[in-house]
Amino acid sequence: MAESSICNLALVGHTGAGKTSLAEALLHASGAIRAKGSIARGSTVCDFDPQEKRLLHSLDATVCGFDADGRRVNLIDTPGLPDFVGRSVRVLGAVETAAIVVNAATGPEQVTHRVMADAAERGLCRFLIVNRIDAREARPGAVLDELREAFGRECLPLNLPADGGKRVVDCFFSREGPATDFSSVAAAHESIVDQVVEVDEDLMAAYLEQGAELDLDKLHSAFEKALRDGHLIPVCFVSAETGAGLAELLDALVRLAPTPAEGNPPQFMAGEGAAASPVTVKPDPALHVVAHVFKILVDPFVGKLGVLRVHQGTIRIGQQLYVGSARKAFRVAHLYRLQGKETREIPAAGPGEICAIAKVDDLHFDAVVHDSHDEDNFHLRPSPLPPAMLGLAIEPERRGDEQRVADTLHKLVDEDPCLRIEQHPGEHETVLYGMGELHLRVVLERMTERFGVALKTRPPRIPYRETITRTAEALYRHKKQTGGAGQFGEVKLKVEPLARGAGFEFVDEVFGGAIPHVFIPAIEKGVRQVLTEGVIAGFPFQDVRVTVLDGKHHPVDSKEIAFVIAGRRAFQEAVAQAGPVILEPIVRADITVPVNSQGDIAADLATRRGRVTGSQSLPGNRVSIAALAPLAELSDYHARLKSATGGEGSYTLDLSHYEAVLPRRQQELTQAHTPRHAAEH
Ligand SMILES: Nc1nc2c(ncn2[C@@H]2O[C@H](COP(=O)(O)OP(=O)(O)OP(=O)(O)O)[C@@H](O)[C@H]2O)c(=O)[nH]1
Ligand SMILES: [Mg+2]
Repeated sequence: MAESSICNLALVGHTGAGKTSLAEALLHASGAIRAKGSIARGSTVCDFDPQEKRLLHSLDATVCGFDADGRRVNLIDTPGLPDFVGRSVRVLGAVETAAIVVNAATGPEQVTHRVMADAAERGLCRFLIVNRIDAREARPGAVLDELREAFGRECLPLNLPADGGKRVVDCFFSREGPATDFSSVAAAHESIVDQVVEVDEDLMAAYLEQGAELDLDKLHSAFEKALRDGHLIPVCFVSAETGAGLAELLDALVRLAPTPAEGNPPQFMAGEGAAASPVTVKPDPALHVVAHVFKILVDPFVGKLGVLRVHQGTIRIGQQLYVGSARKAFRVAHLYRLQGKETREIPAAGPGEICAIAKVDDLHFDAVVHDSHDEDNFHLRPSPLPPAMLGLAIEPERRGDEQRVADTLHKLVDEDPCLRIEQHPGEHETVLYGMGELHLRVVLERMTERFGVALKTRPPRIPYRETITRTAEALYRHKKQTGGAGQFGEVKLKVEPLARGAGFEFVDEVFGGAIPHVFIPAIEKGVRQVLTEGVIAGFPFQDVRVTVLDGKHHPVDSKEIAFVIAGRRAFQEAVAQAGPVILEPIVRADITVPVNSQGDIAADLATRRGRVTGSQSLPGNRVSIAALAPLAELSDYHARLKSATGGEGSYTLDLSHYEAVLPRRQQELTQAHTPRHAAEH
């Protein structure tokens, strides 16, 4: 189908607003599906995943579509749970239009605000869809006021509920109409036409002359401009449940939602980092192919499926394409159009199309696929994704599963840009970070159900460290005589504290061959063993200089192992006299919250040995607070911030420096430690 007839819509908005139900209702109303499925029965096109059916929520973006009145409408249903907002935000680069679905009972909610802002930032055309107008608690008139209050007077109704939400009356295509539940059709019509003509001076002049007689067809291009400029955000009322307003919504989308050429152009950049500059791609089927992967699906049976939006050119079966700057091309063996979980082979996909390519290993989220090296360094400007901050240390339940777990995690991180894995070698642990408890639970369940790997989890350890506070010396003689050859090595060394963050230094000042050179590395080896296992509480040692001062050897009994042991013991004894302390990580926290929680957040930090170091106001009545606090005091911060802000807060942490723990804590940690005795000969 020609690109001039395509319309790409992302259904976004807070959980429970009815996005999946609305996709189902639109597919049904347009004749794309014969029976209308339901969330409760788990029979919708978009929530096909067993986990989605069990939880009664969408967990990932799903593509479906229908044809109506000569137009191809591609819908991307997205999850509205706050933990999954990253999976919603990332599809915005694939569409011209964001259809923000709002619950007629609750009005705008947390995710509504987030996606409205993200869609505006991307320059998308926005439609607000107030759904569930049939519900007993629905209050569509009040919700319209709240939307205008939150998002501006550009939010104007295209239609209005009537008969208490039993039906909907158009107020854009018709100038007059029957009584509605609030406002008159004539007044609503005039408001929206007034708003549209403001973007076009000639039209404005004609309108002032002809008044209400202006031909609506003449308004089309001004309407599209108003949408593109964010000067108009049409509001539609609907019930996915009863079908009230569905025909009107379908009609409005088909007649008014922009084609790829009518929307703002996608924000492609050429080059890396700061040197990148904007480039134009056009929805022209004859130009080079430029397509962007906005979703990766990994299925243990089907393999990897990359879902892409074609922005320029035409992808054809058999064609050679490149992924990013790869030299080697891959051949398009199969090209699919998606309808939920169903795939249908298509011969080609032109600009504006959303399609899928299977079994290409190099495809990854955010990859740009193209057919000429001219576009090697093209990227789509990324949407900032919320940071994943809730960590769980994981290990396989079965020994020997380590490699499988690593491979599966790698696949899941490929699918989900809001998932992050960190290796903490000092703590011997792998930590999986996600957006919240539900996110991590869903990911862990998926690992077990889809990939058959079971994991044990626990909170991540605090990366404590050990160091010393003063200089000390020690001498250790290792001597062993058991029957045959003996062992002999004597080491005298000095330990000195170094500046925080300096790490470890090893100096050889042995004079006159008291210890032969060949044995110096053995001493260092002994010292390094202690560095990793700690001295007083089992934490890695840092910020120390070890100087070997003197020693003795024996011409027959001195061998490597003797000096490893002597080095070890001498170091341990010197540390014991050098005022050893345990260090704890102090992190910089960057906390973003609504302005009215600022005081609570600062007070809470103060009770956790933290302090605010600065703050900055942000648009939308939000504030970013910079603070320093011990990491150990923030292990439950995710949950605390959520309850203090009603889920409106977010934060990032990064290591600032290490400081000595309080003496009481040092005592607890030291007592809890059972020293590991290395085997000695
Ligand atoms: N009364 C009424 N209920 C609706 C309507 N639309 C959806 N629902 C119900 O609301 C619940 C949530 O609907 P969904 O379609 O799953 O909502 P969603 O926005 O996709 O939610 P997430 O996938 O969690 O983001 C389901 O029980 C639906 O049956 C409606 O128009 N009227
Ligand atoms: Mg849903």
